Amino acid sequence: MTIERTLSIVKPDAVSKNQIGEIIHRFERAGLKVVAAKMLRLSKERAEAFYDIHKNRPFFNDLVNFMLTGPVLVQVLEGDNAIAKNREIMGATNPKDAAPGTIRADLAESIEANAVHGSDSPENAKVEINFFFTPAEIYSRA
Ligand code: IDP
Ligand code: MG
Repeated sequence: MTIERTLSIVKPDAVSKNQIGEIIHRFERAGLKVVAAKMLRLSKERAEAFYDIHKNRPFFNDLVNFMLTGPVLVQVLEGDNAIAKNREIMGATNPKDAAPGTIRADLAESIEANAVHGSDSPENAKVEINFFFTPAEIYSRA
């Protein structure tokens, strides 16, 4: 067992379609626990900082603007192998490539408006969790 924590974001498209519960239910069914959560609206500066690793990609400006279109739900998921497990439940970035039964295959509209974000490595999970949460806001249930 490797208990990990990962950052998950329910993106503006899924929030606006009232799919928060549907998405969290999938994480919980897979054994992941929500140990921190809040809803917020990103500022342009915060969205640019969060996606800094993509700043040279052609889709950067569109991605930042999309993340500003409405509130998001940010959460920390905890559980065995949480980083890879979350990515598996999310599915591939482009919903057209996502495996059947994944969040993105079932709920996402496009490669940009793709319902969820999930950390892709232990290093990034740590940075991304610290970006949104203080240690006192995380309620470990490991
Ligand atoms: P990931 O979310 O599956 O980890 P990344 O490659 O890290 O995918 O890209 C971050 C986000 O940028 C994606 O979730 C998606 O919203 C957006 N994105 C990625 N590739 C494209 C693209 O080719 N066109 C438009 N948006 C994209
Ligand atoms: Mg990514």
